[in-house]
Amino acid sequence: TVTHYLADWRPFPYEIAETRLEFDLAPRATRVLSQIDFRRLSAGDLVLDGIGLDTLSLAIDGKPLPLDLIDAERGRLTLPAADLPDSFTFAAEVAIDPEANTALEGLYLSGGIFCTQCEAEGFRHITWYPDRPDVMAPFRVTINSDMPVLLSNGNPVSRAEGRAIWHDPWPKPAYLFALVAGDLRAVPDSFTTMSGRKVALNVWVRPGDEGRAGYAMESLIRSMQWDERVYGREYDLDVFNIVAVDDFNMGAMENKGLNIFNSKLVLASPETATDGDYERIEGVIGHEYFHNWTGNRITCRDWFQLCLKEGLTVFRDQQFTADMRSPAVNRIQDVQALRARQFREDAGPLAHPPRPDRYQEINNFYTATVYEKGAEVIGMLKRLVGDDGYRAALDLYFDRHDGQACTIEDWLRVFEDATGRDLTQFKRWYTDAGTPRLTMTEDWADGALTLHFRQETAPTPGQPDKPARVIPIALGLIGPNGDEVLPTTVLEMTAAEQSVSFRDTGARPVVSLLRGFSAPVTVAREIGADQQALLLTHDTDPYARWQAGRDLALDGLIARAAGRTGGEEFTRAIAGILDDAEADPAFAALCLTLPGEEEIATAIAARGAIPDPASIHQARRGLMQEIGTRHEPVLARLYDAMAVAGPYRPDAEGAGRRSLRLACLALLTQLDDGARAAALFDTAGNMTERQGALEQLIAAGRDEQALAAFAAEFGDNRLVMDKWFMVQPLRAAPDKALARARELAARADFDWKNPNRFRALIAGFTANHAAFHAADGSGYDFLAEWLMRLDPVNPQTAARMCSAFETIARYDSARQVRARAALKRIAAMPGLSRNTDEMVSRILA
Ligand code: HT7
Ligand code: ZN
Repeated sequence: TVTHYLADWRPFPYEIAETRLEFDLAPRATRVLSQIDFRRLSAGDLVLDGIGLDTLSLAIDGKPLPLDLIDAERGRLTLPAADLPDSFTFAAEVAIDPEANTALEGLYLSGGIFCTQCEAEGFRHITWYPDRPDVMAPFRVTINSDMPVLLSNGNPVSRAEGRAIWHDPWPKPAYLFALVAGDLRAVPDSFTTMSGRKVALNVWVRPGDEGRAGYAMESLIRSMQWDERVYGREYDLDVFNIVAVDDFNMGAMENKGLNIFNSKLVLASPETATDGDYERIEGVIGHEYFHNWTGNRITCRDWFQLCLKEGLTVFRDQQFTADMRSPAVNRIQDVQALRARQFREDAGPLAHPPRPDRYQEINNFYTATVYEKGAEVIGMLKRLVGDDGYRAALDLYFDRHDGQACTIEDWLRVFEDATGRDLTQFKRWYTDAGTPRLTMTEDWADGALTLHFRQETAPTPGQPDKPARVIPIALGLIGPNGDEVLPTTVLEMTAAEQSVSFRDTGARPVVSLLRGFSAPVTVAREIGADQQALLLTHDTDPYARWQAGRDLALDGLIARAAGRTGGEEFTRAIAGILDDAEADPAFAALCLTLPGEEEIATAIAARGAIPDPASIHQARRGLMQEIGTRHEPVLARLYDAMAVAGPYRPDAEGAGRRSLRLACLALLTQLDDGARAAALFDTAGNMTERQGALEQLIAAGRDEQALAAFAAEFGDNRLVMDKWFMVQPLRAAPDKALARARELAARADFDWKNPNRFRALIAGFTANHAAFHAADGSGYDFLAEWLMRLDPVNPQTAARMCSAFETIARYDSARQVRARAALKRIAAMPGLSRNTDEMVSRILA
């Protein structure tokens, strides 16, 4: 295996004036003709990438080249510099087999539709090319096929019987190339940009799905308006196409002018999609659209810089969602997701910086660290330079770097130049892995409150020493009567230890710390239950308020999991939230939903103890039962009051009411044995409540009828049946989940080669914490068995799912031995992909 290093990057010695491609599409043998106009920039051989190509001919300026220039083993074609003129046209004719392409990388078939996925290195599976993001070119593409719809990037040039020609004038790297051909139907609309350019918009779906594409189109239009209003960025082609396909390794892809989406992120109707699905559709449609500027017009110099486009685009999509919905609730949800996925990654064997400096397989680095931590780092930058500084820096970024392939250094330099700030120390957030732990202790003397902060970051793989980082600490002070005595103040911590004092605050106040989650750090502080309850009731910062409740609940759950009593303070303090719940139902739902079992395990491990999954499961259910019993009348009243009258609308207000209703249902189900859930399942007119009710019925072990009814109603809808496959192993009692998962895996409709279906069942199971971490190792064996089956078919998806094993070091030694044995079986599999091999080796290291 080859390791790629950031330090080894060298500029490509040629530039491309134009790339011309012609495709003769056929499922088993597609012919690809390429003509690439190269110009020499500096000395060096011309090295092209190509994998799995049946090369029929190669030529320079019409003169044939010998095929033995190809090194098939290394996927390279090397043309010695001495044989090349300063300007020349390279031509190749290759044949590829889209039908055999189960890895879904390059050109493949999804339900009879030809489609492509070229990020990160998929284009080399289509033809010979400098498949690196810093080589950009305008593309002209001819598609020969009798399929009714033929699409590629850019603007349409001509359409005739069996042929379409497309031209993309904006220079782009090969990873943004796309082609789609199939029997598709358009849901059309149009958008006039701020400078008056009329853009034709289409969402392309399979015949019959047109009625479920409207929300995606509305989301696209909102995204286009938002990027103009907030960032001053305008769309730059005559058409913008979105295509939904069923077989896709990730969520979606931002190909220039031709976004390709996993159909689960396009198709939605009230009967088939949940509020969460609608919110994700809006967010991902926005994300891919925003890439047009942050990713496409300005791209990455190399894949080590991936967070340049992904961190920034996640940050932009989070801003967009906050503007479309509730900033407070969305911030809390983003923090929850960051903790669940990124903190977990940062604390284990797969930890890496947002800008890694080495990789074996780049597809393994599309991670929560690159995406979500990359976004948090930008959030900190914005807080440090202020809103105006941020806008000035972004304007400069777009001005200075339009049309370029850039680095994190370029990105930081625009902030330095626009604001005059030195970001040398700040850069560590990009280069250092690990989540800093921020410890705060307090002194109260002579009416002054002194806060002492210490930061430390544990070693991560390959990075033993962690110098101090710049940490923006937003804090406020709340007096004992609940009044805010100090509004939000930002302390810039730059040293390993730093103190700050506050005077004239009256009686000793309580610190509302890390408001708005101002930095991606963990916090350790001495705080009593009374103080947490005070913050939960009175803090003016919604994140800090929610966090106070979270900490209070966690303290109780950890005590219960250790066999002690616990959770009384949380149960008492939650009364205030329930009284106020109707003012902001979505916020109340977040406060009322206890931390998940995985989160409890993380908190136990952070306190130096070994989590026991079965006790954690019992502890959580026990506390839910106590909360339900204590607050039954108000929960029952809220459950009824939160029913939304009239037709379903996927807006934040309705979604908030439904989320509170389902949070109440989860607690009430502990008392009524699923009676309310059964009634809701039978009567609800929307998927949010039906799925919510179904999950409760499964957890209560009363699911047989409901599951049968669900399958009878939705058996022919792949996306809805994915939910059916997911919720069963996820919500089943821990001692029943594996048997259930095995039963489901044996069904004929467990189409495991489809990534959505595979993930639904297998990731549904691994997310059932107590079942996956069963003491006998059966959960680990089940996952290993399926990863070994999937790896030869779809290495990208198999490799990503290895991360379920990344937390094993925190469990007892017997579990560790069993998990490692499962991983070693995977590692020993003959022909294991580079993707999975890298993941397993890093976890086992
Ligand atoms: N930029 C896109 C990444 C992506 C991807 C990466 C590897 C393999 C398959 C993939 N599909 C899409 C998605 C995004 O972040 O917008
Ligand atoms: Zn992205």
